[in-house]
Amino acid sequence: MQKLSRAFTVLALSLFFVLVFVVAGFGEQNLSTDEVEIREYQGEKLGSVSDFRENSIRGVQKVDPATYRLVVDGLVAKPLSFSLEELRSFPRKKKLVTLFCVEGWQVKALWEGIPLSALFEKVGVLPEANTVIFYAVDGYTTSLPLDYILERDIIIADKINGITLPPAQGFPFQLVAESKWGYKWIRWLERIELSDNANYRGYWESKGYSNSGDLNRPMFEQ
Ligand SMILES: Nc1nc2c(c(=O)[nH]1)N[C@H]1C(S)=C(S)[C@@H](COP(=O)(O)O)O[C@H]1N2
Ligand SMILES: [Mo]
Repeated sequence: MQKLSRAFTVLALSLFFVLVFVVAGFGEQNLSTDEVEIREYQGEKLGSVSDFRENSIRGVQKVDPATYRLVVDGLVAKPLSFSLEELRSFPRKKKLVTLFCVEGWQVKALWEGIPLSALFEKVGVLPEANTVIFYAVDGYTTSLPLDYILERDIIIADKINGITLPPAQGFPFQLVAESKWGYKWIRWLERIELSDNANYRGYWESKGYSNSGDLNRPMFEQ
């Protein structure tokens, strides 16, 4: 009788764990399948996340959303860092922009995220700042003039074509550096530094690519 009840307990426990795994599995599947990429916006055909070529300096980075923080520091009144939860309450903006890589491919997409100006307001940019340096979790860096960012109302995107940025596209954030070459579009962004070093050169810029990164100018420094 005792043996029977022990066998029953073991069976019940196993069933319970199988159930837990099935439910957990479903949960995970839902995360990736219930978001559907839009392929057209205001009458314009969009590219797809599957059109991007993987060319990252250290491969695709996996960022843990639970521990992620976005740091904004440097020439600011009050350096701050933000969790993904905190970033959810920021203003949002959508932009239809094409990313051009110097390798010769391009993808037009609908980007959605937070204007950098909203982050800057929180930290209070000091008057000496003229440059913004961006740092990513893979050690990649790039920079842009502060004026360009404010004039164009540049955003950091956490969504592409209506879906959460996939890890390969830079989850949780990719800079949408419109009118600049792809190497300015830093992915897996984790730190934004306000600086007065207009000559700062990021990863590709220090290897000879133009520091302005302007699409309508030569891609190599003359
Ligand atoms: N952190 C990081 N960001 C990066 C890169 C990289 O290697 N690491 N490559 C850049 C280059 S050269 C291009 S063209 C774009 C490509 O972005 P995508 O994969 O979203 O198209 O990412 C840019 N951002
Ligand atoms: Mo690129």
